[in-house]
Amino acid sequence: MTQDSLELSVLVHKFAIKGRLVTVFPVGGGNINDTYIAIFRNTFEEQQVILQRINANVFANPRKIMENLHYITQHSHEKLEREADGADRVWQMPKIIQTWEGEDFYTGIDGSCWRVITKIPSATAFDKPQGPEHAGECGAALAHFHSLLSDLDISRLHDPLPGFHITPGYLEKYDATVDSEAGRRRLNASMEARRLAKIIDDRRDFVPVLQKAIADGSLKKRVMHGDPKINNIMIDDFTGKGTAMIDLDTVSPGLVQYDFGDAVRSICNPAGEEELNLNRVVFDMDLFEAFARGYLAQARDFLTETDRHYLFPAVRLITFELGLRFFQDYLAGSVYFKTRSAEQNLNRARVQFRLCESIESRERMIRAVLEKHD
Ligand code: GN1
Ligand code: MG
Repeated sequence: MTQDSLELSVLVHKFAIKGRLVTVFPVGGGNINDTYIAIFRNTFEEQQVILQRINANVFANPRKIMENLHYITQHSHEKLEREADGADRVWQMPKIIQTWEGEDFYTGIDGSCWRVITKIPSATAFDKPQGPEHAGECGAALAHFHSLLSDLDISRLHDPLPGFHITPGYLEKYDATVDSEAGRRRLNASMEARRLAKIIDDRRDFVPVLQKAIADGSLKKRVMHGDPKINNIMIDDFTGKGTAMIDLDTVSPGLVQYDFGDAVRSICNPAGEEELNLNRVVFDMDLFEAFARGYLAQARDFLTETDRHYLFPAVRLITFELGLRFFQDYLAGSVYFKTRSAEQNLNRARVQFRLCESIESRERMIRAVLEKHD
């Protein structure tokens, strides 16, 4: 065993899992937390669990994250079991595995926060869309998640990341970065960076669209997932159906429109978030139609007319917002999103902005699909 896996095996043994640890290895391409799978076995069965270190640079208070997770999963497990007989499939939701002392997480000697949750069995989360059927199942899974948590008491949820999808806040942060010496230097160092700055400047008026709708009472806050991108939606390996939403750290009071937008921007871009050739980045209408059909078939019950009106602006805005977040982080020296190269956040921003332009040029078609599946 290497030094790292030795430390991981010591950590995972703090949690109440029976059997012998066979292996523990890193997984997933998450941009925030560190994630590992640990496999335990005994004579006749095996248990696979997810071990994660919560990124304290992003989530200032891991205790609050775990309190939210406790509340969300408990509510969901009870409700899913009550509704299981009438459901068209087995919907799943990860469960917290506590430490031997009965705590929801373990604090390492360096202060880092570790948790273990169950792994959804026989299911896969894809980084790229596999076709319209997959997109449709992602839509169904997100709508089911929204309705599952619709009766959660939002006053009991902590806000894990204040300002998380408040786009005007990201614009202010971007402006401050551009005003800083290092930010200005990175901006002026490349023509491509200056081209992206222009894309942002051309859309400043549009940035507050959803905040305005909240302020004037058109939209109301409900429970949102916060990060329902394609690889947080688990698909059953045997039936091909959506079976679970994972990565629940950003569940908080917000707009379901943010979720719709975030899921759509990641599912309807077959090239994925890391594509280097911008010509391959296009908003795919077939995938969108399938996703929208899957989502709206279930969401019909809880979406008002006004809610539906804001779905298009949300798709455009969340795509723009992620481009802005990647670009601001690039200019700030990549301190938020994990990167493997200095240019990675710049490339990620280019992809989102190109996708945003592609969405804008398809506005009429996108709105027509949304009306069709009303
Ligand atoms: C981050 O860690 P990960 O990959 O699940 C980010 C999301 C972005 C996403 C883009 C807490 O999610 O908001 O949409 O990267 N999560 C946080 O890949 O900032
Ligand atoms: Mg996440």
